[in-house]
Amino acid sequence: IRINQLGFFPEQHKVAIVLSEDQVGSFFLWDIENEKIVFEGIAEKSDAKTLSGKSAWKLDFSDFSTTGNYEIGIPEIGKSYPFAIHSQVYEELGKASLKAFYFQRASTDLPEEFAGIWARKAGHPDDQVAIHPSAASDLRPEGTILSAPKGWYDAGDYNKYIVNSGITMGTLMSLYEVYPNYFAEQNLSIPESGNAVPDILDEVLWNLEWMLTMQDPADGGVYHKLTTARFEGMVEPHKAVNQRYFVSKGTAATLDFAAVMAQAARIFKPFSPEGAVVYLKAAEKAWNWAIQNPEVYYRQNDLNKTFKPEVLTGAYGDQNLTDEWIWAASELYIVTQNLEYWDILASANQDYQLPSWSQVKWMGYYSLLRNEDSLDQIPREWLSMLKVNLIAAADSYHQAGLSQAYSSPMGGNPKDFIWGSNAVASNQGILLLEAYRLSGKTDYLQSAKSNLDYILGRNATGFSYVTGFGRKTPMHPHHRLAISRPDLPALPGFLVGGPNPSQQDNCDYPSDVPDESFTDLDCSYASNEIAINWNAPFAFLVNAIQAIEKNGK
Ligand code: G3I
Ligand code: 9MR
Repeated sequence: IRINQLGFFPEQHKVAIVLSEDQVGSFFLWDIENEKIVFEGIAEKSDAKTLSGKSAWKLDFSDFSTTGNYEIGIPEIGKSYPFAIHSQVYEELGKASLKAFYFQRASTDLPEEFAGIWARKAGHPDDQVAIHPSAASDLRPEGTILSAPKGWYDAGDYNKYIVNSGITMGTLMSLYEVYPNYFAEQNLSIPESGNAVPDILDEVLWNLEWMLTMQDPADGGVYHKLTTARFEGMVEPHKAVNQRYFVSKGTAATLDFAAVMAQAARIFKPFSPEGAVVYLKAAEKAWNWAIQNPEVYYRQNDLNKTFKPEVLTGAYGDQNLTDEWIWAASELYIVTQNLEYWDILASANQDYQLPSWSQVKWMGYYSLLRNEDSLDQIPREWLSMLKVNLIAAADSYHQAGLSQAYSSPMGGNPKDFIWGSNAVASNQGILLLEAYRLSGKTDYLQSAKSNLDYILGRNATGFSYVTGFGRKTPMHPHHRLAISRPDLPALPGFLVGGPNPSQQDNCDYPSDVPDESFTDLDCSYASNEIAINWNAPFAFLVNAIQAIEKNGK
């Protein structure tokens, strides 16, 4: 029985899916505390088959809305994992999805007070980072030692990559921007909790301060990444002590940095007007570098032919930067209202593209739509077209979900099952939530919730893909912080990458079918790693859904 293993709000669609070639008849809801049957229903066969060709049966108990803890029972088949019906059912998960970023912090001790049993020593002070020959300049020749502390570890590895930090930061700041009242009250129990800044933004600041150190003050260009030459072993962070390098400036990194700093200037202004000035200057300087250097693509294989030591860590090599220009121009335009940026936007193609680390066009467009009231110089028709494109995309995901075996937009399209497919599901959710905000159409909210149901267990493998949340959940993620402490349960609140039939890690997988191609083994970096750019959209999805339940749209 595939079900969201956390549960549901009292008033929402509530569906579980059973895979069976035999007839499924009636089902019931069992109230765990009161030990009695509280609801009975009839399974309905879905017209659609799963990607592996199995028959799916839909158990719909939307009409039942009493708060409590339940299991679904099906005579002769069995019972489901327990789940709750409650109006705050995602509150703790929302916090954990953001607390995960705290666990990823570089350069600081994590004391028990905040990290609990996952308390650990500081790793990676990053106060002795060397300029790699690929990044050498007159003022900073090869071997120059610089300091670039703080930031988050990117993923299961310990490196820090600007491109991937970019979309992560943009997503988290956008989450705050849409639901500020919710975050004014949320307590993540991090060292900064209790100061005047919402915890989500304190966490963002930890990475923002690192990002600032990645800009060369001489010319405004931004280094692509801060990394060891090869991935570290599966050791605790304080034992991962190989030399770290600033590697090659690049246009993608510089534009993503410009977008993040411009957005930060807007978001942090009420809390720190001085900070906002610094961020905006950094953004403008980065933009100017990109104008002078529009085609410095990061090509790791080429770089390794010329420079030593070879760099073999995450490449994040994007060879098409149209979307990075749009994102940076959007964020800079919103803060400065300078028409130089609008010029770039005016001529760009507005079609919808789901965001990912290499596709950030709609990061910019979402921001424009969120701030449309202050965009006096932009023609209303242009903004309306943007909205039309967004709603059309949301509509097609919503429609696809209606005729899909697992009853969610994610799940039916094999193309969605790429490395990090759970972030695809999450980013579809963000799109649907933005469409709901703009149109008020509850179908889109419902579809966003369906993708959360997908992530939390209503899917082909039956996993709740978030560590520590649900009954069947990843125990062995590809996460150095976890693998190096086998005495502890995996750190909680992390979304793993999810099914990926390319299986680039060559681990053992139970299946090659796209939506089943997942394995809970720590060797599986292609399906079972964690990453900041996956947790951020997941944090958006779950916190937004809880915020809407609490405060309304
Ligand atoms: O986009 C294509 C798609 O069109 C095609 O159908 C599909 C078939 O495999 O491939 C898709 O591209 C894949 C892309 O991820 C999708 O985002 C590439 O094959 C795949 O190689 C690429 O993987 C990236 C991976 O690094 C390897 O470079 C992931 O996006 C990226 O999230 C991941 O990031 C790593 C960092 O390098 C290092 N740190 C950990 C982090 C998470 O695993
Ligand atoms: O641990 C690395 C992980 O963070 C990356 O996503 C992945 C792909 O770049 O690579 C992992 O490192 C592996 C390397 O690529 C090949 N040798 C084994 C490494 C650890 O499993």
